[in-house]
Formats: sequence, C-alpha cells, structure tokens
Amino acid sequence: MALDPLAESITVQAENFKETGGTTFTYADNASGVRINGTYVDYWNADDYILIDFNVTTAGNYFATAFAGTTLDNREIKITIGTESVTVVLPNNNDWTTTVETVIPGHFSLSAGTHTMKIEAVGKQEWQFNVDKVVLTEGTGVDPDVTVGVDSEQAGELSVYPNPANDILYISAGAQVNYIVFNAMGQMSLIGKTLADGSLNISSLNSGIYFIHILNGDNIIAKQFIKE
Ligand SMILES: [Ca+2]
Repeated sequence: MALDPLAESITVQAENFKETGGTTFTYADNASGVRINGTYVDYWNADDYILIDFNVTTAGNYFATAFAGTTLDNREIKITIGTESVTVVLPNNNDWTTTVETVIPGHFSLSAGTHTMKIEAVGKQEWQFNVDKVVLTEGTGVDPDVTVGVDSEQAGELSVYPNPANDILYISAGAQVNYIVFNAMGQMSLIGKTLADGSLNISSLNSGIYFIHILNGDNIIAKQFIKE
C-alpha cells in the first residue's frame, strides 16, 4: 500500500492544442470551432475536438483526470490517445469559468516518447463544456499500489488529519482545495472541494484505507488515510 513518490504525472494543457476540428462556431478563434480563453478552451459544440502533443518519459499505464466546467447536464468528453479511447459524462458544476476534476474511467498504455491526445465533445448537443487540462497519472487507477503521481517535496508540505479519522478529515492546505477520494480498490468514493477550514465530510465512507488526491496548482498530491 505504500505510495510511490516516483510515479509520473503529466499535465496536458488544452490551450496548447496544435490542431482543432469539428463544427463551426461564430465566436471561434479559428475556422473549426473552439477558442482559447485564458487558461482554458471554450465554446465547444458537438463533435469539436482538439489535438495536443505531449511527452511521456516513463512508459506505463496512465489514468486520466479531466478538468472541465459546464452548466449543463449529460455533457460527454472523449479522450483518445493512439488507438485507446475513453468517454465519460462530466458533472454539471454550474460554472463555465471554473473547472472541476473528473476521473476518466479506464487507462492508457503509453510508451516513452511523444504522443497526441485528442479531446473531443461527443454527443449531439450544442454548448458542451470548457476544458482547462487533462492530467495523466501513472497507474491504472484500480491498483492501490500505483495510484499516485506526486511531487514528494510538495507532498511533505501537506498533511491530512486526524488519521485515522471518523467523520471529518482536514487537509492542511490553508485554502479550499479540490479533492478526490479513492478506496483501496482504486474506485472514486468522494469528489469535491473542501470547506474554508480545509475540512471534508467522510462520514459516508465505510471503514478502511483510502487515498485522497489533492489538487495543488498543476500537481496532484496523494495522501493515504484510514476511515475508522
Ligand atoms: Ca489550461
């Protein structure tokens, strides 16, 4: 169950796309649909897509988390790398300009070297979502031994307490942070944002070992805790 501080985490920023395609939208920066708005890409319609190159230094299995925002229900995002594709329905976070982390089910087997990621708006609806980035983390997302990709120095600056915890868990981030809690099977158990005091309610969890991924800038800090 030990965390692996050497696990790779790769951030693929949507705005670094090299190519776009899909339907036409009036407000687009380019002929094919989407546009850069600060740190994210917006005005996605059905079938719009972007292609982004990224580099893998360590071959292995990676699972993906997408950072996207939408005010609408049942908006689907599709991530393709090479011949592997996964699609997930994004949560409606009622905000176009802030993005929430969504775990993409499944994983990608990546060789070392340059790959191209396709991020696509599937479905037939107009007004899909805004995408900030996709983070690839080494591990399948289902093996508790390899769930994390962290900067060990940054991980040392954050702690979760008390541990073991009963109903309330605190993250010593000094600010509200986004988090995802995984159970020992690697399944997502909780997702959300801490309260202003850094706390989250874990009373709904069964007793056992859990992993919490804490978003800190572009990094995901992973910590382990026990729910009593
Ligand atoms: Ca971005």
